[in-house]
Amino acid sequence: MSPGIRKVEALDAGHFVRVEWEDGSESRYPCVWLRDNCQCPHCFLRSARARRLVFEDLDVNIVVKEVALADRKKISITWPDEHASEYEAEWLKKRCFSEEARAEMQEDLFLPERQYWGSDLQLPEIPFEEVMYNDESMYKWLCTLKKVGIVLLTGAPTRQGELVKLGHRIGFLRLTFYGPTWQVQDKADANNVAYTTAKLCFHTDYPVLQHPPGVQFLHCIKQTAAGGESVVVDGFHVSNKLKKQNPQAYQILSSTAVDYTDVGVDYCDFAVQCKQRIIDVDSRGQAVRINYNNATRDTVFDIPAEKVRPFYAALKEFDDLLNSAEHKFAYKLKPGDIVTFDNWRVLHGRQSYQSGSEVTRHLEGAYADWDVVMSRLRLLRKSVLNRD
Ligand code: OGA
Ligand code: NM2
Ligand code: ZN
Ligand code: ZN
Repeated sequence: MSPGIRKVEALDAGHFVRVEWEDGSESRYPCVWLRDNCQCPHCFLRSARARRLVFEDLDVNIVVKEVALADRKKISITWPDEHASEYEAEWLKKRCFSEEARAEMQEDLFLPERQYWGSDLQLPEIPFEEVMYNDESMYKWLCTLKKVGIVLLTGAPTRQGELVKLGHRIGFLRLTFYGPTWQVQDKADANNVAYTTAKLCFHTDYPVLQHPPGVQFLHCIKQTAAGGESVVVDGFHVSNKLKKQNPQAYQILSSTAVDYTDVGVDYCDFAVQCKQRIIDVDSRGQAVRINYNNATRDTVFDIPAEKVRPFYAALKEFDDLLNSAEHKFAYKLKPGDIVTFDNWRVLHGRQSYQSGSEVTRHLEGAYADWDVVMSRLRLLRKSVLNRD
């Protein structure tokens, strides 16, 4: 419950409204923002929770004509053209422009909390059945996936099609050129290195796409006796380490655009090209997405020749850190396991295994976008914790 309002007044020649709360704190709202966000039916479409007001009709220099306390839970504003707006205390409190209030709101919306890990990872596990039939378990799964970056779902039926069901539970899966779901097994004339028995060194999937899939699912249907073990590493944790240990290498990897290529036929024919920085950073230099697959890194490399060797040296530093014993975590999928992980953060790999005339190892894979997963997570938080 937010506190009531003690006092409201216009400031700065009507360009700001100051709200004094009953707990003694205050908030200041720019009037252009207040007018823009009028909640009346003329300005706001309740059924869509969206703005009806068109930007051309907004006077960006607007000032209030009159502001009053309607009751301690509401303020009312009259604008120079006599349009009237009302704003509820709770609505205003949540949208306070103070740094602390904004940080709190952003945390609520994006759940940025992260737990970094290395070889000490305690791989979180939840039974597949629970996630499928219990909303609290589903909420716990997605929260942990966001925070830790990896969760193992156990005891799923060992047949194809379970990931499609999991996708329906979230919303929908991400379709790519490899199909709605895809079969990781040794294939003749493989159109991807994943579809051989070879070792896969640490990679993120699909950096060749402009918007790489945020979440990956790998459902173990059949596991080979020898080899085929999995390995994962926390790419954000390792990026932080690299930044400290070798700022020069970090600078190169977070600024050099690397060419990726993927050409072939699967769900349909494709010729995909993209430029990605291996460590993608936000405006504060914090890693937000790793884009690294050595197999699809193009032979074409669009940088000046003299920058090539420094780039390789930087990538070597990063790759060595990824592979250091203190950072990587190894495990072996069992039939019925579904590993779910943040494909923007966690790099994964597998050991090689014996090829033969029969298929000895079979994983079904699928992708989801973080937009869809976060959407489900917000809805579950609301229903499970009974809040908004
Ligand atoms: C992949 C992949 C892992 C495995 O298909 O991209 O990383 O264990 N597979 O086969
Ligand atoms: N598969 C597993 O970047 C990649 O090529 C990742 C994608 C073939 C769907 C592999
Ligand atoms: Zn209005
Ligand atoms: Zn992969």
